[in-house]
Amino acid sequence: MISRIDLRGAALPEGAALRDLLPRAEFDVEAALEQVRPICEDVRHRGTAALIDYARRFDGVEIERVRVPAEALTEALDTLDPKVRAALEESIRRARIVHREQRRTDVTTKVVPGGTVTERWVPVERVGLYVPGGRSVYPSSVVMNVVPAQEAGVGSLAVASPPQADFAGLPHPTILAACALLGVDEVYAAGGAQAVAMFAYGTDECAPVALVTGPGNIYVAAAKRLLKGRIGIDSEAGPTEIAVLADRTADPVHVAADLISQAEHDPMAAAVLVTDSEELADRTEKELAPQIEATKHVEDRIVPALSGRQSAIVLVDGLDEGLKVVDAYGAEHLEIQTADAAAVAARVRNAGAIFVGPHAPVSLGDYCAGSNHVLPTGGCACHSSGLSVQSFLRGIHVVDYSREALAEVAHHVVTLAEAEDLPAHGAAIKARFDWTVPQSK
Ligand code: HSO
Ligand code: ZN
Repeated sequence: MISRIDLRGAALPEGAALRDLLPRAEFDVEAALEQVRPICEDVRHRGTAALIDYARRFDGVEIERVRVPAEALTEALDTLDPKVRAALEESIRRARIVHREQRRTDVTTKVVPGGTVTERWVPVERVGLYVPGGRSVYPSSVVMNVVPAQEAGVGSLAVASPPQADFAGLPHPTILAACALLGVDEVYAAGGAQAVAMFAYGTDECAPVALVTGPGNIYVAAAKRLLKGRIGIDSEAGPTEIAVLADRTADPVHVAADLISQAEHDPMAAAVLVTDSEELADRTEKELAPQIEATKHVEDRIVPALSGRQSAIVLVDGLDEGLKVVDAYGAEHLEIQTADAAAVAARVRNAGAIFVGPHAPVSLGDYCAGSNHVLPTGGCACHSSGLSVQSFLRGIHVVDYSREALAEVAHHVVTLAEAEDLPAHGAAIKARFDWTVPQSK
């Protein structure tokens, strides 16, 4: 069911060589670029009419307008299962607790007497949040996108999610209900690359946005890559990943359950167990079959995910080597199931989010830990973070110098301008001192 990679008995290679030994899903965004380019251009030129055509072609549904009417949002909330409503409310409450703490205060630094630089944090004015609606209908992802945007102070927030044939061309009702719970009243029935294009270029119904966030399939990722620059984006989310670093103290029942939990998302999802205990590897592998038998999404997602080349059990000589492996992999989610898990977790350098010890499974983080579940995939954890309040802020440097403070450093500026053969830069300084550059005392 799941392959093994045995890295025991020899020194581990470094960097890219180690990464090449580890499994990873193929997610070739580049290949989808040419497919989404004409779609984005079409939306740019024909706006709503193009979106209506793509709803027919890709979603199999006739719609007359893309904007979801307010009554549909109210109705979705009114008919939401009260248990789901209570769980979503708790998820929102906890996410707000964590994300509120991420707000930044402006910092003014006195560089010299009379010379200050302030870093002023300003929210992005208008944001578009994409919420998938195909195989995955995740109201939890609405929470994870909207809460940080709201806590950052984003003033204008629009959500797009694909129109559903089963729901009269509206996005899925639980998505609408989650929007209503969060106080989001601007929602569009648009999916895929065309939704990203709608946000980027705007239409008669939807004003253009400055930033698009949220997960999606390969076409959404390709449209984000194509339109990046015109709009800001979060990361290009690929298939979900879980890595578990475990020793002999871990419970194989838990490890197997956690691996299966993320394999459940997608046939391309990756589940990787890294352990120095062959016994844990064997027992976890044995645990997989009965647990898979007892769940859903088996043939279409879990089996292909676990048996695919993106998933594996990796055997290492010890925890130090295990840490090297998980750092090289840079998983979206990393569980530490070892003795003294907090100390081991503190040594991890690369992961989207770390789940420490036996009582913090990834599923907790997916819904109700308070942490964000929009996280870097595909090794991007080596250079990027998950969604947070920071994702929706810009830090603007505000430079304020007095004449005296400028005079003190003027000769250095002029020198550097001349060294770069940019005399006009120097002239802009000299003009302020009647063309006689003050020398330092
Ligand atoms: N594990 C997914 C998020 C999710 N799980 C949504 C359940 N619903 C990617 O972090
Ligand atoms: Zn999940």
